[in-house]
Amino acid sequence: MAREIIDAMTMRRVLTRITYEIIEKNKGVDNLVFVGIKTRGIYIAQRLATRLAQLENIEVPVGSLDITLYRDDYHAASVTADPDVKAADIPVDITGKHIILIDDVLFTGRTVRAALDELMDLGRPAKISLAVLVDRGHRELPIRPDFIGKNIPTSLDEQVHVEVSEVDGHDSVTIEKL
Ligand code: 3GP
Ligand code: 5GP
Ligand code: MG
Repeated sequence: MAREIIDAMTMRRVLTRITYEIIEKNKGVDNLVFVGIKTRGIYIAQRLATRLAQLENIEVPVGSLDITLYRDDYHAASVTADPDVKAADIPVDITGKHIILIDDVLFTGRTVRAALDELMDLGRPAKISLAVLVDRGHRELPIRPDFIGKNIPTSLDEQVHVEVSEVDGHDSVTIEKL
């Protein structure tokens, strides 16, 4: 049975707060690039960019990463099996930029580790920060988010479902015991 942790209005407020925190911590927003990790991280990144445009009248470039090729359990043999995997789609040169890496759920940290690797292959950012909608704990690497929507302590047999209107028709975060 799934339990709702974040409803649509709360998600809106949480993303607005994170946007303010980004503005506040960054002392200006000129140098920012938002990069969402597929799939739902991309929609969160776009929403933060929309909010930033509303609040500060600034257009931040939004890009996306697919970390499939950079996973630590990935084996090169499957490259040929899936030639369509596109690693990154970032509309600007990231060298010298402050990247905000964005994902829906942070769990072990392995996805973020892979995303950092991928970003470093693309250029030399001045700084990389991490924003997540949900931090569910259980890190396996020394990775910690700079901006957190909600900390949701979970057990390993629970699953967090993030739904966004762009894909799922509505916004919500629920937690379910498997
Ligand atoms: P997303 O790509 O839209 O973020 O990992 C593939 C999808 O499965 C992800 O969707 C993620 O949200 C969802 N998912 C749900 N629970 C888990 C989990 O425990 N581990 C992983 N890797 N993905 C999960
Ligand atoms: P990692 O374990 O590498 O931190 O997370 C792996 C990927 O799966 C990330 O993109 C993360 O957003 C997603 N993920 C991990 N655990 C969950 C979960 O419980 N729910 C959802 N929705 N996504 C998850
Ligand atoms: Mg995700």
